[in-house]
Amino acid sequence: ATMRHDHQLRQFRDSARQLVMAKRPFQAFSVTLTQTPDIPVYTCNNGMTLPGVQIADPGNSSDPQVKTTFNTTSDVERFYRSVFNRNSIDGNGMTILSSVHYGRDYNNAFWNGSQMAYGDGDGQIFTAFCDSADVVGHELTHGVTQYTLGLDYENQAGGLNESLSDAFGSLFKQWVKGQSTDEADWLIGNDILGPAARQKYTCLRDMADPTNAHCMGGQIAHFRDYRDGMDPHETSGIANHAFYLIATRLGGKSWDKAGPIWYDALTRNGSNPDMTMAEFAGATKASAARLFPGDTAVAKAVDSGWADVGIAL
Ligand code: ASN
Ligand code: ZN
Repeated sequence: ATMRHDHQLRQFRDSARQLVMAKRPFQAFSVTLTQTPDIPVYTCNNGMTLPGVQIADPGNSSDPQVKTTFNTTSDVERFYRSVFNRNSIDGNGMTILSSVHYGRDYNNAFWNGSQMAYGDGDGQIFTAFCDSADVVGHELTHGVTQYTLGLDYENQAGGLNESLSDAFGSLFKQWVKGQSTDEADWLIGNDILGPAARQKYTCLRDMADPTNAHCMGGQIAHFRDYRDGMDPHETSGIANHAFYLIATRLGGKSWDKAGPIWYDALTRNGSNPDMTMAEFAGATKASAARLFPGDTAVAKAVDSGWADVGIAL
């Protein structure tokens, strides 16, 4: 039985190697069985047709937006793989395609259900969206959410959807910078505000203080203020603040405890498009108990964090 098994394993490896070599004929000497996903970058050349034109060797491009998008997307892929053992956006090694220079003076970035698109910004309100690690992490996490909980983009599920993107976007930024919870800025979009926006604002959103007037996106931070029909970017403040409270009460690095709890709740509960905030909170409580059994400090932090935003467990 062992011999047959070895034989099959060898055959599997041989065919995997052949497959890899067929796909990457010029990389025959750097082949490994744990292949990382392809990360192609395209340019829309300021048009709105996706994906646009592919750029060869994006990591060495003379276009700073192409290069940054390739590098930061590669970092997000590495973050999900090394911290959460996730193989790309879909968990199955899917190619992560990005298009830069989307539209003219376009003041946004988005995951369209199958790829990323980044605007240049108009240079006044926003600068290039690919220049923000938390924004890149935010947008790619919309893809992860699509393949896991599959949350809608309205009402409570919409707020959760947005908040998961902010939480993992901030986690990613903290991981890249090696920051502990007390060193992190907990801001989203603080490094892509243009000069006009900077006169009044410091960020798009602040997980530490969602209702703060220095945020461009006005948010709520407590469930008593929640109403159906609100913008998901507004209601996300509730779960954003819960994540901030829980992570900072646990201290250390967010990706050691709070991150794995959130990731477990996101990925181990099947698809639940209209999940409520209380349901997600309950999922994080169950995940905390599963990942840190008997750890009363963790259980207390999770319970108190959600309670402080008006969601009792
Ligand atoms: N950048 C925005 C976001 O990901 C795009 C949108 O409104 N969906 O939230
Ligand atoms: Zn979003």
